[in-house]
Amino acid sequence: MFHALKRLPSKIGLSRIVAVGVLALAVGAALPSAARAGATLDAIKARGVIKVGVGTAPGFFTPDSSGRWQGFFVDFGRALAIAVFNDPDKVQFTNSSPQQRLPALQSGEFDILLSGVTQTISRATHLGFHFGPVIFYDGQGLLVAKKLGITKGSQLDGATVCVQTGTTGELNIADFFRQNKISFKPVVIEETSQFRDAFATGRCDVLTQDSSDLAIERIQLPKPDDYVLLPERISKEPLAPAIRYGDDQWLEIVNWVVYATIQAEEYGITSANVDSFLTSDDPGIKRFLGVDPTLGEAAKLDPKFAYTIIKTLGNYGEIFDRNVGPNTKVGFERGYNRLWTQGGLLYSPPFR
Ligand SMILES: N[C@@H](CCC(=O)N[C@@H](CS)C(=O)NCC(=O)O)C(=O)O
Repeated sequence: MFHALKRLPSKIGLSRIVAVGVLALAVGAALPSAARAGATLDAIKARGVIKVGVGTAPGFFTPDSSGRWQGFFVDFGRALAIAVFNDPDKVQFTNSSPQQRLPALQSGEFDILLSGVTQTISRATHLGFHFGPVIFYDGQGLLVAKKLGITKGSQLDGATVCVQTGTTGELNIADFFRQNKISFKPVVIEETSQFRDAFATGRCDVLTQDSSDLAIERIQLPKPDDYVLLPERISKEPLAPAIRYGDDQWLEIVNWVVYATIQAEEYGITSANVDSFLTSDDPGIKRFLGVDPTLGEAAKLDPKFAYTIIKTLGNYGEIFDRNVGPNTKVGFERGYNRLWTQGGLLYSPPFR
């Protein structure tokens, strides 16, 4: 068995490997400036801080009164800083608009976007980005004034719709009206600061965006009760961390940092009880928390990275609840963002 694995490739095998290599090079050349594996982590370590592009929305990403960024997506940036530097503050958050953020990531201005970016095939293959695990399952919604008496999107024939430039919302809304064989007039807005205002001042009948974002926009309108977020979702918006194409090492760090928060919730490990798990006899928990250091060493991370993330920020459920959960101003239910064991879509591959 071992002997067979070490055998030199046969002539046919060799030419096939060469062909695959040539194909890989051709595909690589066709993709926009792929990063070398390891380049991102090297740059981060040399600089001493992770640079993260974020949006602005209370609960998701917002600076507090002292200028310190808070929020659901922000906490994943802090988790990365713990994994790389053992310090949740070695991360710098910068707001970037939906139109500018992907080019800014591509040009190296950011190491990662944690800004509600939807994972799509064209962003992955045409634009050249990798996506980490989905951290928030969302869908595009429609926000309308109650006085219109609308209950579903198909009643919106002829409506004026505000949509933000550079978002998946532009194509989704066009597809939605075409599918329903009705017409609409898009009002395309680039500046995030003008998005809600355009709707509030009557420039459009409908505001469309990721429904989580619309729920947050609604409570910031002068009279939130005058508006309703329609229950239907016109698209799938799996929001995931985005990084430059080609840096597999950085991708794996992002992947396993996110999975650590999910795995902790699967184990029932929280910021409050994590220390009691350090003496667990379960070999899986020993590996996960770094009591057995093999996994962290292999990943070139502090073997206790998962422990420190959970101790400092909590598991996925705690991060969700603290920032956007039912008891916050934003008040989201977990919905699809529950664990797979509770009817949701969150699932961590094994830490082994
Ligand atoms: N998920 C969509 C929309 C992303 C989006 O625009 N998200 C909101 C926040 S959740 C945003 O970034 N707004 C602009 C900002 O905050 O600066 C996409 O990937 O195109």
